[in-house]
Amino acid sequence: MKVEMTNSKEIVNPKQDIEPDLIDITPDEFKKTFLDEVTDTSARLLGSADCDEIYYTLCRTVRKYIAKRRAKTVREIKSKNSKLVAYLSAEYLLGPQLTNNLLSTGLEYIVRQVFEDLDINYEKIISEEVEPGLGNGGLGRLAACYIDSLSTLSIPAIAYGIRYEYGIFKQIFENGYQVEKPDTWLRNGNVWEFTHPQHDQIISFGGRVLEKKSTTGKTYYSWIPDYSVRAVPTDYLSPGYRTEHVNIIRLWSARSTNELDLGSFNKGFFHEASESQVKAENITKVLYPEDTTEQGKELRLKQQYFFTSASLKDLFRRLYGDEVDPDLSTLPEKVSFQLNDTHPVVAVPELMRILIDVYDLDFDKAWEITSQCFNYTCHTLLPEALEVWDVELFERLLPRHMQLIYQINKRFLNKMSEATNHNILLMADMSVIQEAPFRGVRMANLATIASKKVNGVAELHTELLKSSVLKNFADFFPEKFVNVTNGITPRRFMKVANSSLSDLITETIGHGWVKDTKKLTELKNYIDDSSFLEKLDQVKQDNKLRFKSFLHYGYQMTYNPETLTDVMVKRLHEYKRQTLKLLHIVTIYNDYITGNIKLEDITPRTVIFGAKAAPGYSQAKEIIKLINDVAAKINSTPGLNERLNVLFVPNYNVTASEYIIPASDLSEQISLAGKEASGTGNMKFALNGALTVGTLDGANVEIRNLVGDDNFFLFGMTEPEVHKLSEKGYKPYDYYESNPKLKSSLDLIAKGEFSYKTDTVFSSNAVVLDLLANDRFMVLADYQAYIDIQHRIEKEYANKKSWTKKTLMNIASCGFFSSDRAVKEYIDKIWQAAPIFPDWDT
Ligand code: 26V
Repeated sequence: MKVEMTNSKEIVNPKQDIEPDLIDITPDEFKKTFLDEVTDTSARLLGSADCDEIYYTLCRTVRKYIAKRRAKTVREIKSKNSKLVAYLSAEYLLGPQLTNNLLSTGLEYIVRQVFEDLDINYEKIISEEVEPGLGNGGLGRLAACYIDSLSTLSIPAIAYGIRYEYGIFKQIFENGYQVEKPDTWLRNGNVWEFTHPQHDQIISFGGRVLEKKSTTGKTYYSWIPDYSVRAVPTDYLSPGYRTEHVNIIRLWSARSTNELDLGSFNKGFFHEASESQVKAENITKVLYPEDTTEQGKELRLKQQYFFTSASLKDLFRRLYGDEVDPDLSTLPEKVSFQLNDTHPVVAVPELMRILIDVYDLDFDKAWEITSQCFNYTCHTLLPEALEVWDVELFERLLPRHMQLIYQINKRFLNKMSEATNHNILLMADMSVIQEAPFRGVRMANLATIASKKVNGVAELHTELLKSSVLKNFADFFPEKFVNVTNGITPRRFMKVANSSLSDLITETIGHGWVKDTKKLTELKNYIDDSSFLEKLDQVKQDNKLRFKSFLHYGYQMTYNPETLTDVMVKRLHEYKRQTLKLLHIVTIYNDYITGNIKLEDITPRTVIFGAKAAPGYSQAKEIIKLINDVAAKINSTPGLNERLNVLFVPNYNVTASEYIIPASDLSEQISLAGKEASGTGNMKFALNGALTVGTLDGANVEIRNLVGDDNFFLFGMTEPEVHKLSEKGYKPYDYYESNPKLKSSLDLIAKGEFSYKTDTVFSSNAVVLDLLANDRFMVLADYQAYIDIQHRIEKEYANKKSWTKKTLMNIASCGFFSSDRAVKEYIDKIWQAAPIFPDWDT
């Protein structure tokens, strides 16, 4: 691919005067470094370099500046002996690195200028990047936002995780069905990586435990593992925004401890010769989809132990080096481990094992230290999402850890027995070990028992955790439970994704808001300023045009930017209720074909879907097929298709979100109340000026409180109402019978109206049948309220000026949802860490 040349025009840097860059470099200096790098890395001159070579070279050049800052940060951390936050997460959805790094370093405008000068198309080079998709959804993206904030706030932190060779699958549609293609993000290498083979760790599995007695009569245990693998770390640098501080995301890859078996190879046994390499490397081969219940269980537990053990050992290396007899009682002052959901919880028995078996501490002392170091974030309320490992599997893979878990549990239950006057039911509920339906290790219970603090991710979520999932723990240990409402980084989701809006905000209230989003409230002063409101409209229109060309060039999809852009992008889960949105669309279609509504009375609207379904989640895949079928029918219905379009954007990921969110008018957050722990998409939309239509679920509750009732479209049952209805016995069929519009919409689907082109009546039925027979997430009960609120939305959208004011109120009121605020809460309530560059607050 050759670089497209742009017309040379004069460079204007609108931000130069208003937003001081930290970087101390002139465009000419940067240009020289860049041109040298072109030749260094590709042995070519610029004129004959391809787009991907230019992309690569630009990244190499930018990397240099970040690497320098990292070196400085390391020196600072060492000299100050600062407390470290170790974030343990099996998932990170980092998104494209180049744009974010250009922003953080302040190099963006210099690069734009240099590229203009060299006739290189900046946008085209930027779009070369393949994002590392090392996560499923919200949980992984949250981890990435928190690292950005930790760096921006100059808090020493390491984010530990897994360098999956294949990240989240690439989604394509064939005949409307989701087809998963491997994500080959590493095919051309990755220019942002720093691999440190010298810091490898050996991780063991299997085997047995020997009980021994020392000469003093003390019993100790010795784990004789079956086999070991090598964990090799690769670092990604996370530069803070306009600060010298750079943290790392350290991702582990599995390698064999054995070299190639040359003997077998020479005999022609090529497969056998590399067997141990293949076996080891399988551990970090793929990211598991979040709903995997059966397949790959063993490998998944291996992944969890592999990365947490490597991370703990890495920390001991950093903190104690070769010290023979370090004072481990100060460990909780040196590090706080944050467990991102239950995936890294096996770190708890691993730390116990290290303290007891390696450093010879007694159990009580080891527990005292361990239980001061860990904190646990719970990200769900769905019981089926809480991890429980088969005892037999655990024992086989990690026999010493299983022993330690029994011991931890026994001491805990002894205490509880005393405290509850031997209340068996209560103890059975709180035990780490479940007996039925199979003997299992409940990771959430282990995490809760071991952690100093346990947090939910939105106010409602924390309250529900305390009153349901972890009720007994909360009753006995109320001081353990805290809430930290999620947040998102304004750097990626405003500055990078929505530069037009960011420029307008900076022009209006100065640049301070990027690090202090409370300042966004100053925008409320412009609520009656027509010229500002017009500019805000123009920003939305510009973003819609940008989205239009993203859809056109990326997917050959046609989008009319003059329409109400109604967006539902998130993982496909029944509890999120994509089917409710679908029923709304089918209702409009039905009204149109039956003549119930005239074409001119339909508000021009484009509904955008984006959603991946876990490969093993068949019901979710049926819903995807149905969305695609409905979209095909609507988009090809003459007349209607001038007013209503449905676009299902394949492969929704961070890259796509940066185009979709800024172009949206309406943000769909319509989960059944009490099921969505928080949501973070909801915050991204509101901060980019979309209005929310939502239930009182997760962080929607807090968004509504902040933006005000008038600026939020609330509908549906509350959590207590949902609770009451299920106690009473929910009968979806009654809603179908008693609501003619709902009935005819469901009937239309069931009779195959949308089985466009292909014979997919069965798919349509599968969705309808489930709604009529089960409807676990009460779609039918909330249907009428949803249709009603959509009518109100259409009325409100017709009043352009008032809609723009609501947009402004959303942007101005949602500064609270910056991940900087969330991270500061973690610091105050949980980690007690301190910044190392004291200028962090300015
Ligand atoms: C896992 C599973 C596995 C079994 C089948 C059902 C199911 C449903 C959901 C999950 C994911 C649980 C963890 C998770 O990703 N939680 C998300 O975390 C976000 C960040 O805190 C939060 O905004 C989302 O509301 C929450 O769903």
